[in-house]
Amino acid sequence: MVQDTRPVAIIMGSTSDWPTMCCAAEILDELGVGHEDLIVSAHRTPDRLVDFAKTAEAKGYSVIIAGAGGAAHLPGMVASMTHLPVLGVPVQSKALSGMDSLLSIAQMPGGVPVGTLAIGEAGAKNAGIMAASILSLNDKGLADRLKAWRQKQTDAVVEAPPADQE
Ligand code: RP5
Repeated sequence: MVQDTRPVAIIMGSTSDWPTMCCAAEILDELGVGHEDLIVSAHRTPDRLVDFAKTAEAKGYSVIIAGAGGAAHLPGMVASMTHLPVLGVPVQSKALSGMDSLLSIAQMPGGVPVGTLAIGEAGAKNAGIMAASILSLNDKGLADRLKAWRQKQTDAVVEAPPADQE
């Protein structure tokens, strides 16, 4: 489904985050939600970060998904410069398996929220679903697609494991 509008921005600290963050892009594609995918590094491209965060509303984004690993200050820094909802995805790091990313993103001081998802691909996928859920509050067509997607997921759960795998 080709989208005219791109209400979701998926940003990430490095191209090395894309194999994780593409899980957010894939589910948004499946749900028919347009998105822009951008590399914005808090420490390597700080000016790009400020420009992105300060112009996000004017550019028409409604939800921002921000993924980063290690000392993952990207989601919090973006949240500090926009009132738009920011969903943070802790990317699994090599050194600490993503615990560093998780705590960096989740432990925001009161007043500047980042909605933090699980570490890695599950978190990215859920960030995409959560973004669609937020947008569906004002989009009945999307709400219907989201409900249908959830029902399909439910219907796919079998009642017992296959007998040949005992
Ligand atoms: C973070 O450092 C990025 O979000 C990435 O998860 C991690 C490693 O980045 P690269 O060294 O692979 O560019 O900024």
